[in-house]
Amino acid sequence: MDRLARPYDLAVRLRGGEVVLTAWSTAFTAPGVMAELAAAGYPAITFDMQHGIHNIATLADAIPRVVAHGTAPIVRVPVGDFASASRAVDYGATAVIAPMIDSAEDARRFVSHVKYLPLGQRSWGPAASMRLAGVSDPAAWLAGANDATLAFAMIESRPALDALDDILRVPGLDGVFIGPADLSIALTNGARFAPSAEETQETAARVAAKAVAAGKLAGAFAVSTADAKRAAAAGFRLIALGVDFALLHEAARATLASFASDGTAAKGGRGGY
Ligand code: 3PY
Ligand code: MG
Repeated sequence: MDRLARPYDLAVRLRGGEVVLTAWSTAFTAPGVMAELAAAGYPAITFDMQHGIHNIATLADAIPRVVAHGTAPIVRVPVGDFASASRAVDYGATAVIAPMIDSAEDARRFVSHVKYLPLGQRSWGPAASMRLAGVSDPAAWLAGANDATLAFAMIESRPALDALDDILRVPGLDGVFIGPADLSIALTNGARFAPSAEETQETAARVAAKAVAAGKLAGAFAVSTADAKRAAAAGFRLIALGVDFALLHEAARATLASFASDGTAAKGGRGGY
């Protein structure tokens, strides 16, 4: 398969060292909401099926809308739901993030649903993704899909940290992805939610260093711009920054505050409302 056009070149860009920010879509199913995030310039949007509202039908509606803006669709599946990982890539996800991967065996099972033989046992059914990626030759798709479709295992528990070296050796696993909230809860044995705490961030940076040394990609969720910048400096390349409902909430508050403070509504629309 020739190099795929944006946004299906996400794997090439990340492997080339580019930092790619992804918005996190969790509270809204309306494809127009995702299209707005894409139009605002997010290079990727992650649809959350673990804690968010998404299901396969909402993905199938929204993914073409964001792809039309050149934005890469990524899906986080529910815990242990690797069948949804297969369906997500069939509907056009460029990458899948699997939460709570605690062992090499978990990682192998996850990979087996995202990659075709010989790396996995993904079953054939990519009509929607081929259409979105602009590939019409099934042979070309089969030859290139394993490289172009990324599998990220979330590292966010004690067992995952203990098994990290083994997880990083799993063939076909493209990268690891830090969940700093769960990681902080794990590191404090349930005592604290502290995604930005020094211990959490340092542990995350050590995971990134190991991933990079093993030739894998590192990704992370960031709860602030400061954490996102720190992640980029630590070698993370796929960085989640900005959750849909929070982006809307913060823009609404800023707009109201701007009117209250100086009489100027900063975000009254783009002139085309
Ligand atoms: C975490 O921080 O635990 C996550 O899973 C981010 O969504
Ligand atoms: Mg988590």
